[in-house]
Order: sequence, then C-alpha cells, then structure tokens
Amino acid sequence: MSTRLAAFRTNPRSPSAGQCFGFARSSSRFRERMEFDSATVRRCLERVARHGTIRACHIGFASGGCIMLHGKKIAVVMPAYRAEKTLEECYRAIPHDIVDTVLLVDDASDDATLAVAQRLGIRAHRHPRNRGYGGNQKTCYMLALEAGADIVVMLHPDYQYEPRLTTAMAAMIASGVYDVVLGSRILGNTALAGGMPRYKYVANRLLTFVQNILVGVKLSEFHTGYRAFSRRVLETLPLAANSDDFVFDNQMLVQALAFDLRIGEISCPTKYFPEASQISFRRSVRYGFGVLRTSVVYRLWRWKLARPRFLSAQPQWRLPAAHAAVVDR
Ligand SMILES: Nc1nc2c(ncn2[C@@H]2O[C@H](COP(=O)(O)OP(=O)(O)O)[C@@H](O)[C@H]2O)c(=O)[nH]1
Ligand SMILES: [Mg+2]
Repeated sequence: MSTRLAAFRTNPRSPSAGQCFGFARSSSRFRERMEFDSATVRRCLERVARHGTIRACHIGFASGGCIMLHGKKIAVVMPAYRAEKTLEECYRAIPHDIVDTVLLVDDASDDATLAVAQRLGIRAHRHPRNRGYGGNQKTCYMLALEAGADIVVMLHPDYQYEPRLTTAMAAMIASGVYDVVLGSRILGNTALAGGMPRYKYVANRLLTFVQNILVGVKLSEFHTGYRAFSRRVLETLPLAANSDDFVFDNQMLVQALAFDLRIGEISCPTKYFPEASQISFRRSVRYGFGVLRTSVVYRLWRWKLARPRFLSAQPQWRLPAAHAAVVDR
C-alpha cells in the first residue's frame, strides 16, 4: 500500500471516535473523512507516535483501493522447531502489509532457528527446554494476547502452507462471521499433488470421517496446522488443559465446537518436502489414537457421561496474556 496518512485527529464531537485525512502517494488527496472506533483510534495514535506516520491499510480504509480488515490488530504466530532452512522464505511470503506483528517461539531447536528469526527482525522467544508442539502453541498464544492481537493466525514456519492466504483467513475472522478459520488441504483436492504421503492422506480422510460423525460436524479435515482465531477464542477456550503434544490442535478444534464457536474453512495448497514434515511414523500413529480419543471423549461429554478437563468452562484453564519473561514458569 503506498497510501500514507497525512493527518490524524480525534473527533471533538465524539472523543472516542476519530477522523483522518490522507494522501495517496501516486496522486490525489482522499476526499472522504472516515470515522473509526476507539480501539482503532488508539492504535493509530500509537503508530503515529512510533513512526510519525501510518499506512492507510493499518486502519482499514474502506475505499481508495486499500485492504479493509476493520482496524483489527493481526498477529502471525509461528511455533518453530528446527526451522532454520525454511523460516526466511516462509516469513518473506507473509503479507506484511496487513500483519501487525510476527511472533515466533523456538522450542529449544538444536539448529539456528532463533538466530535466523532474530536476523529477520521477528519477535522471537525461545523455550529453555523442548516442550512439544502443543506447549509451543500455548506460549505463542499467551504472547499474542499480551501483544494485544485481535486476530491470530498460526502459521508453521516449515513453509508447508501458503502464507499469502493469511489475508483471506484473517479477513474471514475480521468480518465477524467466523471465530476460527482453517486452511484446508483437502478442499480443492491438491494434497496428494502437493506431495502429501498417501498413508497420511488416507489416515486424514478416515480420521476426519470418524471425527465428523462423533463430533457432529462436517469439516473437510481436522488436521491442518494452518489456522486463524479471533482473540475471543484464545481468551475463552481452556487451552491450558490441552496436551503439549501434536494432539493439541485437535483438542482445540473440539473445544471450539464445545464452546459454540463458528468454524470456517478455505482451501490451501500444501507442499511436502523433507524439512516440511519431521513427524515420524510412530508419532503420527500416536497422534491418530489421540485424535480418536479426543472425539470419543467429546461425544461422552455431550451425553453427560464424562467431564474432561479440556472441556471445562472453569477460568483456571484459560491461557493468561503473558509476557515473554513469564511464559516459561
Ligand atoms: N515444538 C515442537 N514442534 C515440533 C516438533 N516436531 C515438529 N514440530 C513442529 O510442528 C509442526 C508440524 O510438524 P511437521 O513435522 O511439519 O508435521 P506435518 O507437516 O504434519 O507432517 C512444524 O511446524 C514443526 O516445526 C517438536 O518436537 N516440538
Ligand atoms: Mg509440516
């Protein structure tokens, strides 16, 4: 976006709202004045204080050819493990014009993941010891909440998913229609062409079929690692009760259904190459059983025959917004 704001001021008639005027670098002055809510005004003022000026897309212009994401603060979180080879390319493909912050948590990788992240200027945090994929996500979400994100997109740094779809996924959340958006590798039917191993494809389809019946929904897949969430999701779900392993993702989806959150899907191409898939066959099998267990427990909970901790509405299982200094305690 080449548009820059030339002026920004609060509205004297309504101090909680604001107005702004801008210039398009290419040519003419905006004719419209636009009104914004108080959160957007605050964010704009923060940006002006920090950078002297702000780009129009940060405040969600509805016209003038700019992207509109309703003035929401968007964070991309990357749960990283041994991602030194893929991180840079993945990071560069993120649509930075709409993303406010990129956060990476390195799960004590034994490679240069952290150094690459720091070189790229990513806000990176490192676990002192390996906690697992789910444990990594817990830290990601606490940091994202602390950073004030309204929309959080989880993107694997192994460049397996298409980072450019962040805009579309975040927009589906920003619209207010969905709380959770999944980047599905099954919709569009490109998983096998992208190199997904046949055994993973078959397992994905079978597990999804069984889960849809047990849980009572119709998703194209439960196993994608490309997801977007509204802040409400991260504040509401008892994520602290989830596993620190790969089944975290599955528990989170089931939780979203249990808490009546709305799940949408878009199609996403996938790429399989050695660095993009490190999970071993053994861990995949363990994951498969974990997924089935999660769905069965959900069904029992629906029938009031079980009260699992990960479906508890008690606030003690919610993730706090936490600064990097405290997330490892
Ligand atoms: N924290 C953590 N993350 C891991 C571990 N193994 C893999 N990951 C991450 O989990 C994500 C998914 O794993 P991956 O091997 O790519 O699985 P696949 O793409 O589904 O075959 C990737 O982003 C990895 O960085 C681990 O031991 N700990
Ligand atoms: Mg992968």
